[in-house]
Amino acid sequence: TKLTGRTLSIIGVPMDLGASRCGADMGPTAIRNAGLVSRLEQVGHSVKDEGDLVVKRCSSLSVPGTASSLRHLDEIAAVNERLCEAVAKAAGDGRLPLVLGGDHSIAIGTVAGMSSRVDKLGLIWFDAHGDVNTAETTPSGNIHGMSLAVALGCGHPRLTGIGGKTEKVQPEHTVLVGARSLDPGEREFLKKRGILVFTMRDIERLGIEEVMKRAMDRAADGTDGLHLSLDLDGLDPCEAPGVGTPVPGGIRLRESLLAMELLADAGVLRSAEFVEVNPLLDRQNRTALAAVELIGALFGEKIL
Ligand code: NNH
Ligand code: MN
Ligand code: MN
Ligand code: MN
Repeated sequence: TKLTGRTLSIIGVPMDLGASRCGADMGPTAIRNAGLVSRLEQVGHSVKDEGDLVVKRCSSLSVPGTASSLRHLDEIAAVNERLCEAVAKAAGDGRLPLVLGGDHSIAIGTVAGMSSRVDKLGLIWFDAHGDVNTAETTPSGNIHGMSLAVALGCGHPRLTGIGGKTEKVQPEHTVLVGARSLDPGEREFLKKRGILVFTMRDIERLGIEEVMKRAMDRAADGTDGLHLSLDLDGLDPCEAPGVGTPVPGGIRLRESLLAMELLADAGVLRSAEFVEVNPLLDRQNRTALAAVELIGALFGEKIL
């Protein structure tokens, strides 16, 4: 899969029902406004912008989140069913799906759609968080904190049942990069399944280049390519402040750009999503601009 001259399908998912704070539903608009399409065209890709999926407005974002409740389950399941179909259609027609969020619950649909087209899918989950909570462990009831668990086949059947098989990716082909805020139940989940996790400590000690090499070894070796699920809160909040759950001490923009370039060079990418951009919490559209820089690098933009 060479990354120049590809046809990309951009699919926006203006949803914030999976998060506790309002505003990630405006992410796709902010990322497009930061110049996404022209950047991709300059690199030589042809871009089919499929627009945004329709997501029901919900006035009750304040539905209380309690342990074991899943906030907005019905609507999130419905949106992800449609996203799964749109992603599967794009990939089936030979286009590379680029999904714009929206909160991270949309990874449920993206991964489901890709796994219906790719026999063995690898997964790199770039995030400050683990997103491997279930109804039993969630501290918030927010589904964006559960989407990786769902991709691995664990969670509410309404969510794991989306798209053919229950287990969309295997734990041995799944890698977390940037982790620095894991809930107790998530630590247990990750250890039990032997999922490779690169914490900020690992990135600091090994350097992002070595981390990405090892991550790609796991996610791309013995698979038919990989999906990148990039939560902008994986970056340091000083460079990406427009996210709902910022955690200090994150990956710097320049390191993230190198990570994207290494992925581009490896030629193993099958699909990507950029999530959790929240324009209401952003400053000068910085986080959306960072997303566009990252996407440019991921799709082969070269400085020289
Ligand atoms: N772990 C917390 C939860 O499950 C926070 C999740 N927030 C995220 N995940 N932004 O990436 O509620
Ligand atoms: Mn809202
Ligand atoms: Mn996330
Ligand atoms: Mn996160």
